[in-house]
Amino acid sequence: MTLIERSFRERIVLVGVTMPPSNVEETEAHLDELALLIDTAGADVVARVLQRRDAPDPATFVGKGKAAELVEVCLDVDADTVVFDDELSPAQSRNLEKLLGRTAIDRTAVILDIFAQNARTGEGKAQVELAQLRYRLPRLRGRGTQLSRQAGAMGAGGARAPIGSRGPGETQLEVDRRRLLARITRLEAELERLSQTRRTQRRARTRGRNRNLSIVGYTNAGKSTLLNRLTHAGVLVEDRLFATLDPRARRLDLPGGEAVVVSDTVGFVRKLPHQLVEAFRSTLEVVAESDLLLHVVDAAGPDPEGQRVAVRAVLEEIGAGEVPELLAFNKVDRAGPEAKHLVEAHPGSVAISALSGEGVDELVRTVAVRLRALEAVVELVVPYERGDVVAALHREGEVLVEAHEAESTRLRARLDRAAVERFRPFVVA
Ligand SMILES: Nc1nc2c(ncn2[C@@H]2O[C@H](COP(=O)(O)OP(=O)(O)OP(=O)(O)O)[C@@H](O)[C@H]2O)c(=O)[nH]1
Ligand SMILES: [Mg+2]
Repeated sequence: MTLIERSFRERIVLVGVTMPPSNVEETEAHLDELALLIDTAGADVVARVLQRRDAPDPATFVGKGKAAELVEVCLDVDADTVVFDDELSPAQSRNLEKLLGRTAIDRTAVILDIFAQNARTGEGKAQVELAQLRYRLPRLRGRGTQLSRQAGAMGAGGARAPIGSRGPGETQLEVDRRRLLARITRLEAELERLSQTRRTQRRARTRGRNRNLSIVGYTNAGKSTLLNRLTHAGVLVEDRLFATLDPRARRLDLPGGEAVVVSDTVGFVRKLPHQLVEAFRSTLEVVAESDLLLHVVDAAGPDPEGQRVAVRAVLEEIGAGEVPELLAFNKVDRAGPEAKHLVEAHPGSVAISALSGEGVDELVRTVAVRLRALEAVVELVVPYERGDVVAALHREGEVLVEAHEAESTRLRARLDRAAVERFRPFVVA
């Protein structure tokens, strides 16, 4: 089930709309990334159309004039498909397809497509299919026969309904909906069973005193390369987006003698479709239950800080916002002086090259220290105007109690020794 045709390389037109408080540079940067996603999906970007608006047009997302211009551009470059950087409502996408005479999809659809292409294990495939079906369900309306054919291609449960199987008074659309919902229910049940198994396995693995470390980060940041470097896991590494969809866990022996279980995860991206986050919830549970996150940032990439922030947003969404984090700025072999600035801007972070191994010994030592010292509990008083300090405490430690007093926040937090030093001015006990 794919949205982008792969029997030939589709010609794609990108559309980006700048809305306040964003600016054109940011829209361009997002379109650069969308172009990478399109390339990963196996198609070619042949043109870009930009517009500045206060809000999307309810009918066509872009304005009327822009939509007419888009028709012209599509004819000029002989485009097959138009891809919007923002999520289109089902109605917008329908209106646009009518107007353009071409498929109109959004970033979400492209990401779902790549995931579908990259899923390897049964669980990964089921998760992606579930996300796709949930994306597709509200978009069923009004496409009649075409969609009933797509539903037919959907897999086991979706064999085409034989003539006469339609319930009394049911339209084709209702039949499609019912079939799709049945498939969704089946997938949900299957995934729940797999997630139970995973939980049991994880519990068995973490009995004893093993700590859990999850490697998280933007797609293509070098997470799998780092897992391989740390544990010789032999995990697939590729210079393409979303190479890892079926995360692995490996044991790592720390210098102090204790062992830690290190898990790789699927890469995050800006505007990661919520259908995917939902479908991958059980895989991502590992992240929220970790003792420490190893957040890998591509220091040589186009926008390390923007990517770091986007990853933090996804971490919040999956309930891992409170897990202590160690930032590792990766690819320093390529990053130049920028890497040093990043490390300075984020006290406690380290610079590494997962590829050459530079800085990795220090990273492992830092991991050991952070884990060992997770036990130190301190009390802090932070004046209200230092919200940044409270945020940093949540990020770098585990806040156990937080009370609001007249002029300050009183917190009890579990911090490592280095962090205690950094927050020293606020520590009272
Ligand atoms: N120069 C350089 N390249 C690196 C480094 N670490 C990883 N890479 C390259 O970056 C690309 C992506 O690496 P992966 O390890 O697959 O990245 P990932 O974060 O697991 O990516 P996804 O699973 O797709 O989200 C590969 O081409 C790696 O060889 C590094 O330290 N330096
Ligand atoms: Mg990977």
